[in-house]
Amino acid sequence: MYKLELIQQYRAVMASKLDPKRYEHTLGVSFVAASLAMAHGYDVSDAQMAGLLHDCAKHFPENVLIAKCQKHGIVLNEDQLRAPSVVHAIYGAYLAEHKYGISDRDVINAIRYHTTGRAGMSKLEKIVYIADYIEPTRAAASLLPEARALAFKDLDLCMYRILSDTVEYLNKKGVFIDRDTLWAHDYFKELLSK
Ligand code: DGI
Ligand code: FE
Ligand code: FE
Repeated sequence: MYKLELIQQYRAVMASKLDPKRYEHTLGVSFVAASLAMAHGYDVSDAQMAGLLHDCAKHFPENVLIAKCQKHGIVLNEDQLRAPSVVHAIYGAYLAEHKYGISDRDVINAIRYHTTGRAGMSKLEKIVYIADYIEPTRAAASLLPEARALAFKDLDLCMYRILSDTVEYLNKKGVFIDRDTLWAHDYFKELLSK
């Protein structure tokens, strides 16, 4: 449970750090996460806060993020070094805990896994991952209309659809895919086959 005053305070902090487009995306994720929490029975303010802070480290260049992780003793595995676009989620979770004073593990983990997902994701982790993909300013993916409808009906099926699409997209791009992304994909595939 987070007070409106703290949410408003961190909104102002994000507005000062992120560029206008990223801030608009951040607000979108925060409100869509709140809506998904309403639809699926989760604390609305926790979802709002996780969405608000999910990209709080996105303004740092990748080399700076890697250096900051080293400085704070955050060990990055070889996948994360080969796919550095996932590092803003790792350092963002650190900032949420140590700079913004978030103590709720589920909120911290929702930020930590918002880019890759992971096997055995919690409800809040799924909510933030999906909100990041479907918020109003997102436009490119052909899966979007389907994902937006599915998000309010079935979180697991929605996760699987987004992850399948993402793995295919990353494969086509020829970039390295993090093990958490692959494990998340396989986890939801297995879950839905039951
Ligand atoms: O931070 P956002 O732009 O809102 O979105 P995001 O955090 O979901 O993703 C950031 C980028 O990371 C996006 O371009 C997709 C990419 N990404 C996600 N999983 C992987 C990945 N890139 C690589 N190379 N490997 C992954 O497993
Ligand atoms: Fe992100
Ligand atoms: Fe994002």
